[in-house]
Amino acid sequence: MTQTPTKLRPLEPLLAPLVMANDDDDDDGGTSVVVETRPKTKRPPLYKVLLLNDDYTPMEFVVAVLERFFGMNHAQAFEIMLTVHKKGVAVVGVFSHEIAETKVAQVMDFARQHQHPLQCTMEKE
Ligand code: TYC
Repeated sequence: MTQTPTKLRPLEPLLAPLVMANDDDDDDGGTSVVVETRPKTKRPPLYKVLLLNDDYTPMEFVVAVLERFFGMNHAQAFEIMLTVHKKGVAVVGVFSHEIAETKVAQVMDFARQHQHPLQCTMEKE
């Protein structure tokens, strides 16, 4: 991870405009005001991709889906498949909106092609 893991920002770029706005070199008769200075750098929202249980999709098909589309090894895929089977649903990955949409579409297409009722959805984290 290269990103700083907190919301703290360096103070200098925040304070510099304040200092500029309040200096007395501006010939405005002392009416300078504090201006909005904080750069808006919000991270894009992330989306959970969820796999839902059903009574008909074969376990080995779900394992194959998790290997193929979510880069899991066989043991990881089997474990997550069993979690979905027992609990009804599990998060199988967290992605940007575009990647999450693509994963959901890939899983739904693959399931339909094989005539399994497997359902995959996404929700904002
Ligand atoms: N419940 C299915 C079965 O018993 C297996 C299954 C697991 C189906 C996970 C969907 O997302 C799923 N064959």
